[in-house]
Amino acid sequence: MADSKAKDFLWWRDGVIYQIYPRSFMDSNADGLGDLNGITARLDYLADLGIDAIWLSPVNPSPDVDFGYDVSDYCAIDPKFGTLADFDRLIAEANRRGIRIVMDLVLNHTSDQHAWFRQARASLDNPYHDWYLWSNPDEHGRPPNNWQSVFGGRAWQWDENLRQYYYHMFYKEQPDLNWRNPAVRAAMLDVFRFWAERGVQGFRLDVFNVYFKDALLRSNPVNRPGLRPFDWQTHRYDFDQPELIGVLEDIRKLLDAYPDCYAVGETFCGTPERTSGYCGEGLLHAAFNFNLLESRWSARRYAACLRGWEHALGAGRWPTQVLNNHDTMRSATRFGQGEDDERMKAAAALLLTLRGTPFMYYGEEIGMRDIRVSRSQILDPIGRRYWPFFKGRDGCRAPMQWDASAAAGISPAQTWLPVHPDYRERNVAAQSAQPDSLLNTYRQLLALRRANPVLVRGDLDLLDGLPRDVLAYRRTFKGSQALVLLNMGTAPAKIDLPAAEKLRRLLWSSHPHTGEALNGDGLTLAGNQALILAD
Ligand code: ISL
Repeated sequence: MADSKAKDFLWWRDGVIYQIYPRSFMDSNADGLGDLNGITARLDYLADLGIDAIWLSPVNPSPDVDFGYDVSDYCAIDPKFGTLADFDRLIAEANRRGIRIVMDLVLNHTSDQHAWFRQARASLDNPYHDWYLWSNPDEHGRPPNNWQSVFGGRAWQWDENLRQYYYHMFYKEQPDLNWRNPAVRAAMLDVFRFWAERGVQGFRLDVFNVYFKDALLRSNPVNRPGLRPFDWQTHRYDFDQPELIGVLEDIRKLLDAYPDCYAVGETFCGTPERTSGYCGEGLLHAAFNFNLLESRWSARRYAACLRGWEHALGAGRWPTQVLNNHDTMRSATRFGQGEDDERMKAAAALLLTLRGTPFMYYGEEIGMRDIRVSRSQILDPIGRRYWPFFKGRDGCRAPMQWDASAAAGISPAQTWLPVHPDYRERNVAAQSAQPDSLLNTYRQLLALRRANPVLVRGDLDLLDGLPRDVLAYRRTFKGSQALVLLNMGTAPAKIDLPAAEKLRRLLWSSHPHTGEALNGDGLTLAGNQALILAD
């Protein structure tokens, strides 16, 4: 670790990680579902874009109740995505282009079709029974406590055969593992080893802070307002338990045996403080904080989110920055304006110039919008359950829009989810040909990052005293400085920079003719304009 800290380029710290939802990226065998060979076929596109690593949403065998987040075998590839040989080839081809592979490990729960759970529910004395969380009913036949599933209903599912309840934080088809059982811990460390030996260099840990629940199974306090019973509770006992730290230490020790091997955790219901507590020396390299992704497009709000994240992490821990993922309405749908991409260019400038590892989500670079699904088209079970209040997560998981041919060039067959109807205009081929497209903006900004270490490694200071719609921050690294100014409003904003901030070199602007405006004392940012200056 001491070694890698001194490195000029450490991929997970200085690089950009691109998330692929495999069934929606590229189909190589004409079945309407994306697959590993499809991703391999598109590696040149990703290398040319300028990303450093691919995070693959799960590709392990899965009955797909939760589209891969219900794993039935951790050490195999689901045949719908290809074979282990295809996976090895993807790694080799990606590495040849300087791209690492980050695997998604869903270790809090398995599928109910996993061999371990089938054994576990076969009989009370089966050695696998204790691999999961079981409880006898109380004298009234009720579950042991008030814990709720985040996907709806009680978290305890009755098993008629064993006459016991088992626990599931997510769907009932996703039983939670018993991480207090040493055999489970050993099996999970073997999973890391299996993939690291094949050349995987990073792991994204799904809801890692749910691994442990209170050993005494105490009920959570019910004392909060909220939409669902899950939200009414203070989650004192069903996640974030102290035993987790020991497991994170074991994982880190194992990963440190492989060169530059990285783990980023998805903190479930995390605050910046709790999230940062799981990161750092001897623990996870990083973890997600979703405050920006959950915030509306507002300079004040963003500044508050960034301050909170920086404050919680301090100088020693490295942030992650996320505007999109497979669980959330896409940023272009959240705050894009019609088909106009101006605001998305400002968002790109933000994501790629903040301190921390940027995570991009496939299609973000062309401003893909969520698809609308009718009730009968919904595939995500939480969408079916909560319709029409919440329509599920299908909207952000639609096929990648490559070109204007049928099914947007992802597949000759009918795709698993519909392609967005705007694909004939909004696609990679069309945007590649337009010099000022969002895609070319991402390409420019990714190249700019690479050429300017201050944008990657620099400390970050948020600037005060600017118009309310302007978000501004200074990056400082080894004596060089950069200043990022983002007008998050639609009206022009006049800025009088203090003398110290008068950096005159224009590194990049989302709008043409900015150079001329920089000659005076102040400068006026157009609505949605992003500007990067340097000394
Ligand atoms: O998507 C959510 C609800 O709309 C979130 O609460 C989500 O469940 C949470 O962020 C955890 O997400 C992860 O684990 C889930 C899986 O469904 C998500 O896709 C995954 O990102 C269970 O494995």
